[in-house]
Amino acid sequence: MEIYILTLFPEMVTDALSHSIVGRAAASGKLRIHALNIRDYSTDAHKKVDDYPYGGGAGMVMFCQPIYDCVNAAKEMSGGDAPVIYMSPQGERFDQGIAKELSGNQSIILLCGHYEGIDERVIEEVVDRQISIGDYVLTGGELAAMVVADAVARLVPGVLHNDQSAAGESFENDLLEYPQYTRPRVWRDREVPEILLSGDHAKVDAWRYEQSVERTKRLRPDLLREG
Ligand code: 4GY
Repeated sequence: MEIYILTLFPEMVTDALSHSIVGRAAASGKLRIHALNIRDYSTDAHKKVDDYPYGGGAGMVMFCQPIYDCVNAAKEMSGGDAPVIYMSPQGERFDQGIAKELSGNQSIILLCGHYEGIDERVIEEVVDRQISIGDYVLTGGELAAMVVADAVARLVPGVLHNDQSAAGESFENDLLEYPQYTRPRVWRDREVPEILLSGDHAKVDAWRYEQSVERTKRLRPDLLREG
């Protein structure tokens, strides 16, 4: 899979990824992450990318031309039909279902805005979908794009060491994960639940499922009522 991240701060993306498991997976070849600098596509003599907002008001707005040309460059590099996703608080809320859906694409293009945002007309012209990682405002779309890239990348076969890891985890079945324990067996008088030491895999599975259901009811009852 290929993930294109279009940004004014490509080093923010490449630096963060170089320290992550997703970055290591990128090195393994199952995944390629391309950080394109929108400024490189500005035809302005001074490589300007932003201008004052029509109608007045604080801050600057990213203008259409560099974004349009950068998106088209990414589309060409990707071979054509990659969805263009704008990271915005106005988008649909990102969740595991959307991550799974996006992981089915050969390529995706994540567009990151800055300042007061981007000219509405280039959104209308090139953006297929707007995604929000939550109801708060960031200074730019990069952190949101990295959240999406990380959640999507780990679903690509071969990116996680263990293909089971993505199947049994939180949200896969609309349940939170069961608690995990490792050595020592007793720590500060707290014992590992006896059943996990029993070696009876059927009993362990049943206990873990009960724990998942109990946790979900207590911490995220909304998950049990959905779809
Ligand atoms: N929340 N989810 C988010 C965000 C920053 C100004 C438009 C979010 O996805 N993106 O807060 N993005 C803003 C910054 C331009 C995007």
